[in-house]
Amino acid sequence: MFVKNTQDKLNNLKQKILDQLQDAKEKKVLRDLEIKYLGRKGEFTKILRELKNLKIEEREKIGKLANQIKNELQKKFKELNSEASEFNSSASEFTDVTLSGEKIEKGHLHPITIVQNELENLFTSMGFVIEEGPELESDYYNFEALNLPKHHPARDMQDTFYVDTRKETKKNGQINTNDLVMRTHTSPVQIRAMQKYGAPLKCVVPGRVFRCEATDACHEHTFDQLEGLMIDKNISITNLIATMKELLKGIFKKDMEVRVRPGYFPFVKPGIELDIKCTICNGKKCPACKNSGWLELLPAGMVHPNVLKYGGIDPKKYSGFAFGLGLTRLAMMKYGINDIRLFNSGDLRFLKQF
Ligand code: FA5
Repeated sequence: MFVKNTQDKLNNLKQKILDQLQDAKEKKVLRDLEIKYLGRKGEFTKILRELKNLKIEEREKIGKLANQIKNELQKKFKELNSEASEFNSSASEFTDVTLSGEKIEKGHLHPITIVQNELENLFTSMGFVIEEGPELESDYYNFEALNLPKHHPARDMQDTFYVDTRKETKKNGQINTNDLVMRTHTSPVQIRAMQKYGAPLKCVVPGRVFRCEATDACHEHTFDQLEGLMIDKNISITNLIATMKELLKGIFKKDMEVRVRPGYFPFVKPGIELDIKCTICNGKKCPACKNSGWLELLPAGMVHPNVLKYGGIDPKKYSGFAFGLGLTRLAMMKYGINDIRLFNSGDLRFLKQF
């Protein structure tokens, strides 16, 4: 008896819906009807909920009929929907599509991205390829393969955040721990690029780096660098200086006052540091240049033979230069920003100026 009742209820409801659909010509009306009858709280669903009171075989029978009716109705709704008009004929619900919409605020590039794009264009025009590397790097690539073995005192110059996985692996005959570090510089990509491309090679590597460091007007714990690497036969320091000059001219659109001094990095030999005269105080000394009048911007040098070997390149045949530009500091100097911490501050008053 209960089964018969439910079958009747379902068939009657189907007919009622089909009758109402005859007059439904607009999408909104169709949508409302679909929700009213087939929606989660709709009449059709209510009947289905009563099925739980039936015996299992009865439930199967009614369930089948219910699914069949539901599919038919959904198909009908779909058909009518594709023929129906968007607009309601009643004037009160008329939508004037010619009215201007709400203005969507347009975003723009971050100053670091602007400078990075400019540098990428400059270097690709000189035949360099753009390479990328992981920000979470192995201790091996970040230090060891750059001639900085474990316990080398020069590791102190770049303190970072370690992830200790306590596992040992063998690579190139050497035992390596699987320790991971947030990379302290973009230099590990030198090795990755040498292993990937071999020699000759010209690449630049923009990217974010991390150091465990107290912040001030010219130091951040998270900042950007751009690594440069050129390897070929007979590369000398003259090629390096010429490329650095081209880089600065491309960014500042004029010849910059620079000073070159010796610099120590275990992965280059010899090593140099190129500083530019602080553009914030014009060399008069300010917090942005640590009261020195100069800003350390471009450390560089000739790639150490051990590093070439780690990269799988024969140092007897090839030589190369490398530099590690402080991209964030370059952006500071280009735009006259006196505190490096503004870049990652998320302060829209600052960001909207670019
Ligand atoms: C390095 O990171 C070397 N890998 C660079 C290098 C590459 C040398 C290839 C030779 C050959 P250094 O620690 O000096 O070197 O950092 C490079 C540049 O990053 C600095 O000149 C500076 O401009 C920038 N820099 C360093 N530390 C910070 C910091 N805490 N905040 C902002 N910029 C920084």
